[in-house]
Amino acid sequence: MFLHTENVLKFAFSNETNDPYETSESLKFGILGVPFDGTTSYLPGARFGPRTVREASYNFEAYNFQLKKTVPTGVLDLGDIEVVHGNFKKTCSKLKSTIDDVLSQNIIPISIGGDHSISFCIINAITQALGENKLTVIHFDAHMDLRDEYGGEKYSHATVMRRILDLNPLQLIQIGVRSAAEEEATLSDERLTSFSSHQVCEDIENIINCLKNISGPIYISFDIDVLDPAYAPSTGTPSPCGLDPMQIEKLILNLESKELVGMDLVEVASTEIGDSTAMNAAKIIFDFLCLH
Ligand SMILES: [Mn+2]
Repeated sequence: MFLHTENVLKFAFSNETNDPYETSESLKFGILGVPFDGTTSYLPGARFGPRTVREASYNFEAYNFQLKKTVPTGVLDLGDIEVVHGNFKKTCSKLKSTIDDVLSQNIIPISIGGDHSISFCIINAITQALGENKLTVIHFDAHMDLRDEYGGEKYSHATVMRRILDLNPLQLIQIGVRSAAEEEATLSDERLTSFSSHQVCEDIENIINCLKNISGPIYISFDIDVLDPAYAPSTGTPSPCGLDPMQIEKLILNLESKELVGMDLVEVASTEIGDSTAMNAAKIIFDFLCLH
């Protein structure tokens, strides 16, 4: 071991080891890359998300200035799933069984996509572990992702939240929406609450109150396109009139001390070092790590 070297393929401030038995920390997080973008419909490149978000993580301090906390020491970078490009079913099966293992070792999964289709596989594993009707999913996204099918496909980044509703969560709270098909915008489901990006701008306190009232386990699915393309241009389906990083920070930091059982951060299609999209994504993961 050389003193002044670091492995830049691992998330910053993660442990030297990725073996949970080699760390004595009681609170463990597992960073997992899922470089699958087989259901992307517009701009490709989300397969580069794990690599560019990890690279961007080296730009940050371990100390969280707003929360006055340091990144916990039990962060393991578990590496990337061996995806099968072009085959969602096979990729999903590998991802779900990996998440099953991660959960069985009491590790909180933090997955970096990849396109949004992968969230289904992760939430499927979490729902099986918790039981139906328990999990609150907070979904940050420009899009509702509630179509029943897209291009004839049931499993897609455009249908992922509809499939997650099929898993019977306690509730699904969407934040930042500004784009939907009529089928999605008019979908009536008592478990579903959708806040538009305009509602975030006009009355963010109302949404913060909604988040504060959540009890029980929470999973956060974060599509980077919830940010305005000014802040996150390198993404599969950018959509104008989005949120800014201050609004995102404010919403996320209000989840401090909640029962957060996992998160994913998807649709980062950066290909360059220093890209603002990957930078904003890494910041959200750091904030999540300090919420506990
Ligand atoms: Mn989206």
